[in-house]
Amino acid sequence: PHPIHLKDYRPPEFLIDRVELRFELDPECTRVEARLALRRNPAATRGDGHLRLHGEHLKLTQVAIDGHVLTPAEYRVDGEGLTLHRVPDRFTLETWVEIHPGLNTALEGLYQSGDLLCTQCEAEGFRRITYFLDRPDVMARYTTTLIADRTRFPVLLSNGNPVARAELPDGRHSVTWEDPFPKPSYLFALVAGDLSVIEDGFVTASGRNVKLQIFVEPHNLDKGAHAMRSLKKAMRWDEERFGREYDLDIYMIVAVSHFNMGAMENKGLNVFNDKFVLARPDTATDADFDGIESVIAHEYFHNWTGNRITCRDWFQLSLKEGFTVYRDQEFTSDVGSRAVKRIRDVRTLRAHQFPEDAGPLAHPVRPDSYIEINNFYTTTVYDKGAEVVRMQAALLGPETFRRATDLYFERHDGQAVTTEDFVRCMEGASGRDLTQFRRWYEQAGTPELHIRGEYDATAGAYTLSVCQQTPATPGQPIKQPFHIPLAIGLLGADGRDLPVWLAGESAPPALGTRLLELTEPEHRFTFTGLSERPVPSLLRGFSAPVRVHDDLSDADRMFLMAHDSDGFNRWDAAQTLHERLLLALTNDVAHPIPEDYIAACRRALCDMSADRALLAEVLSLPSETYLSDRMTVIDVDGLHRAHRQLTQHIGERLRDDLLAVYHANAETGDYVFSPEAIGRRALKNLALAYLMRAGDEEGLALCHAQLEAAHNMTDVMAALRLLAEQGGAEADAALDAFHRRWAGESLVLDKWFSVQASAPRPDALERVMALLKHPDYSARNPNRVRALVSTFSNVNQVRFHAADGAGYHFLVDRVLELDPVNPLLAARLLKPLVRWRRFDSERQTLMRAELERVLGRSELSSDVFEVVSKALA
Ligand code: B3K
Ligand code: ZN
Repeated sequence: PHPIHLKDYRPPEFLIDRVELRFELDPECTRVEARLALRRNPAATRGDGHLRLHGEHLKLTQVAIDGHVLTPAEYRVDGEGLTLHRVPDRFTLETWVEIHPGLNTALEGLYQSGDLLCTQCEAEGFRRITYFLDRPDVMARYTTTLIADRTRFPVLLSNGNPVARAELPDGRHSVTWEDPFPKPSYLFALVAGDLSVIEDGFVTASGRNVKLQIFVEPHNLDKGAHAMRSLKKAMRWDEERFGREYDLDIYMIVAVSHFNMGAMENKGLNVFNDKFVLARPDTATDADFDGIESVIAHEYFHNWTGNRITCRDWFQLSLKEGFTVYRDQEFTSDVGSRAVKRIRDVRTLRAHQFPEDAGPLAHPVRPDSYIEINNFYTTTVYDKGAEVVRMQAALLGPETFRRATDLYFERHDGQAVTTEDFVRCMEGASGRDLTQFRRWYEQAGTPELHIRGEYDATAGAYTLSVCQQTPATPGQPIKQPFHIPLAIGLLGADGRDLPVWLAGESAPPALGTRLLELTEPEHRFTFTGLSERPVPSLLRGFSAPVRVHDDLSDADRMFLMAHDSDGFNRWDAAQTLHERLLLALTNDVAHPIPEDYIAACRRALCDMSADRALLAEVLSLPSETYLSDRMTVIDVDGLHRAHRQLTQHIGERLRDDLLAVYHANAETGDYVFSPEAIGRRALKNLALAYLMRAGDEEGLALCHAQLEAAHNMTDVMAALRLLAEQGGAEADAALDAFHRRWAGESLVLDKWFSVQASAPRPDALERVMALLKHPDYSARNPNRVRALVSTFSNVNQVRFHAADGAGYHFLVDRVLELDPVNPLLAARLLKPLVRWRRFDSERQTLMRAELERVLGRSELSSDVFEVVSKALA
């Protein structure tokens, strides 16, 4: 496999204006007839006169140019596509191919999910459907006719509007769809099957009626209401916040059970992993409800950021993904709690993106090269990409940023563009020079800030010195300084914000947060008018994706935890306290757990005025996986022991308060999906977790009672998880009962698998291996594979990294088994082994040997090859 480089980008030699597709659908053998109107691209340089079309796994039966069937001498077919030897400047190309959706286990192109047929074309799946210029800068208008058996496939969907229907002889029928908007091939979709529909409507700001349809398999008809509510909320929000209105007369979402990713934003016809559509209070947790709301919103927002304005090439992926993640994050913040949303996003960023940025797969938000584009749907492109948009929004301020996005939508509607075009709009609307800022797209690695404060009592001045430095990443040994927005506050002894008044300014600014801008390797900022030493609140709201090393004391952090007006930083101060203590305990089991730390936890726990969801975040210890990223050499067992030790200590010391909080937040009555109710459940279940992990008898009784009585999946799963962690006959009985109760509910069974895979019991791996043989396990369903295999290897750190290497061996067996079946999924499973250099030398040897076992295999997919070869490089 060869790398593809951004610097080699060339505009397409030919453009395709119109596409007419005709599918005779059948799982065994589907016939696809394509008629393409091609013309030479005036903006491209002339090549060798041959026209190459992408195509993979296609059986070509006939090809014609302007109605003349070609002889085999006039074209060539190989594993990558179809080459036409001589073509006119403008012509119609017709191809006839056969494909086999029933055998398509990679779930890219046209494939079978249960009894449905559906497509996944991003990034390069369309070439598995027909010969095409399968690249995002070729945008065409599509007409699609679907023909299938009327009984097996009563519903036939594609992009746009239905324009014709017909009953055909021999029990078949057909529907023709027309999509008026030019689109790249990756946004093409079709779905066929026996589906039920939930229908609703939306009137846009300008008064147009849009029909909303969510298609599900008939037995799931009672699980679509939340998705529909979320869709309408997202549509309204995008009008209000970004001035974006929906453009077609129908918006369709289809839930399918076999899907490699979360969902796909195909024009007018989103295809979703059913996990992000289906929910009923008794089958889905609060986290599932939240996930549905944000993924529905995310895919909807793509209609403008991705579909109307798309990417010129796949190096620009963050143009649509980073911006759309930013938009969905803002949506969730606006409809719920901004601080809580920020905390969760930063947790994800620190737990996944920071390690990626520090490891062998580190790459810039706009990568320079790739072997397999499927490997670049990463947390860097998505989540760091969103941070990069967020920083531009912060530098511009809300009004200017809105003008800048308006300009972007106006200037580039209907085009395939680059991240550079996006930044130019930011500059155009603001008049700012973002030359240096562009490094965020070009340089990989997480910048480190070292910040020191110094108070001069006689001058009433406080000086912050800030240095930035970014570690080397593969292929980028030297880093230039970044343009970093650093939001700070200064707190007085009473806990209130002081003016952040820079020396030299004539008058103090308004109280509260101030945005400083770092551009040099070193800065000194002096603040005046301070009659006391302030406590600095640094990087408020996590204003940039950086690691901060400061000189605050634990007392300062407890003070911030109690008083900071920035909710995010209250949490962050608490996290740092937890983290420092956990790392100290990892190194020394006898390290004292300070009384004032316990007191600070108690104060937080009993702070009834605060948002409960925020309190639950403040009192949640950082995960073992996150903490491991904070150690130079990861001490897997030490971290696990320290985590248990501190959890147990808090559970014992705060026992009575935890019980009180549990009872105060227990609710009876119907499930409500509101930030308030979710916060109560989170805090209650956190209290229960501390009590259970401290071995509290009353906690155990409450846990059993909760499992029995709960009428919502959030409380059921919280209790089941804690019991499964304890193990023993009672846990097994509870797990059995759960399995019986939910037989046939696939998404709930995923939870049953994952709760066992994540329990850090000594026999976890044996159990996971036994579950591989369970009749409900299937390597063909990505959700099931993730529930069992990914959960074990990513969440159950202490068992996956067992010193004998059995966890590694298990994972690589799964990867090798899956690679021929579903390479995209196989490559993702490998991720936990990529960090092998972070572990002790014994584990390094074991992990490396397993990676080499993969590399030694002949016939690896490009997906897996790229990950393993880079991991070992
Ligand atoms: N754009 C899709 C991801 C497609 C992944 C292709 N391997 C989902 C999303 O980000 O909205
Ligand atoms: Zn997306």
